[in-house]
Amino acid sequence: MFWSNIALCLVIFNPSSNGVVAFQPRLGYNNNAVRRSVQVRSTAATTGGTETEAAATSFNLKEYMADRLPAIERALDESVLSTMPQTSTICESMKYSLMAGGKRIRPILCIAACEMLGGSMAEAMPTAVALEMIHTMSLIHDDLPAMDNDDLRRGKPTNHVLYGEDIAILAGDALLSTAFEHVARETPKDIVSADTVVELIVRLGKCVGPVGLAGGQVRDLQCEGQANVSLEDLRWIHTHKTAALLQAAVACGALIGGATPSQIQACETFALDIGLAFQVADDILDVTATSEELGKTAGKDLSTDKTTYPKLLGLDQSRLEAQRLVDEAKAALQPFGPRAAPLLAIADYIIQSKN
Ligand code: GRG
Repeated sequence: MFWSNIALCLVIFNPSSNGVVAFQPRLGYNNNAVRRSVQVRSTAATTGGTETEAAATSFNLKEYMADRLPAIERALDESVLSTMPQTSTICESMKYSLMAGGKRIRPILCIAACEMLGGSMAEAMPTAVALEMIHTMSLIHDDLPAMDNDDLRRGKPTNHVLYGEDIAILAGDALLSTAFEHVARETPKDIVSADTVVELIVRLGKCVGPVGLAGGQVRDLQCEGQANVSLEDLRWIHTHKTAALLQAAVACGALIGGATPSQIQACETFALDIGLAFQVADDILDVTATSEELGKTAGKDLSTDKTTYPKLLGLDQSRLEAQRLVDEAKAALQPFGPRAAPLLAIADYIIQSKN
């Protein structure tokens, strides 16, 4: 079962880290601000392999997540507030899905990337919240009768089942627009420059549009029931429908942390690969897990005649493909050394827990 809830996530990880590698973040970057020093817990350079691999292998992801998830949950909870009686229904509907117990992978990726570059969780939090709002919007819309028509999400009734289609559509729209408002309003202006905030908004906007979630979803719908969907088609769909938001999460986090263009590129390569691995693993789970384990309807891909990785490659080959993508992703972060440990551990976990 893949990160079905935070509690499960916290018990699965093997608490093995004991070393602490401290590093000083670069000062100034693009933001001319003094950054706090950041500690990455790892046991880098233990036995064999590269320093990066050693750090990832022994990294305590359970502890890393436990340190950050409460702040993420709090920030999400505070991000939607009804300020007048007229907004109580829309805010309740937005909050219902936002707080319905997702794994918070996108916020964590954003924060981990920011910290890898020497930034802090506080700087990245408004973007982390926005990413989860965008993701939640896409889930609400994906579940609608006009799309995947699902009545179960994160183990709970979908938004439209509870609030009706009209409100669900509007809750998604409101989450999407609030995401952009939140980044612009809440990103600490004394630390993150206005130019960086504009760049964050550009990246977030791009990953939702025609070369992001919406475009990927359209191609997915067009390919449903088609006989000749190729591996290349499938890759395009998932690169846009799933990986683009993960790409934005990691790239935005790195950008806030003060990454150079080549560092951002390395982060994007990493994120696109784990985004695809994530989807391959998701396809595998759709045929191997139960609805209870998934928190959503299992076997949906078969019943809607979707082309999936298991359908094109078979289960064993799909598992190998997921591992190949994760290996490729991890290689992209070699230049960051032990500081990449949290991101590498997340990459591993994405497929370990699904296989
Ligand atoms: C309305 C502009 C606009 C875009 C939406 C509906 C849609 C277009 C896109 C669908 C995107 C989608 C649902 C992709 C699937 C991604 C995926 C694997 C989701 C599951 O993510 P997890 O496992 O879920 O992180 P939790 O519940 O843990 O957050």
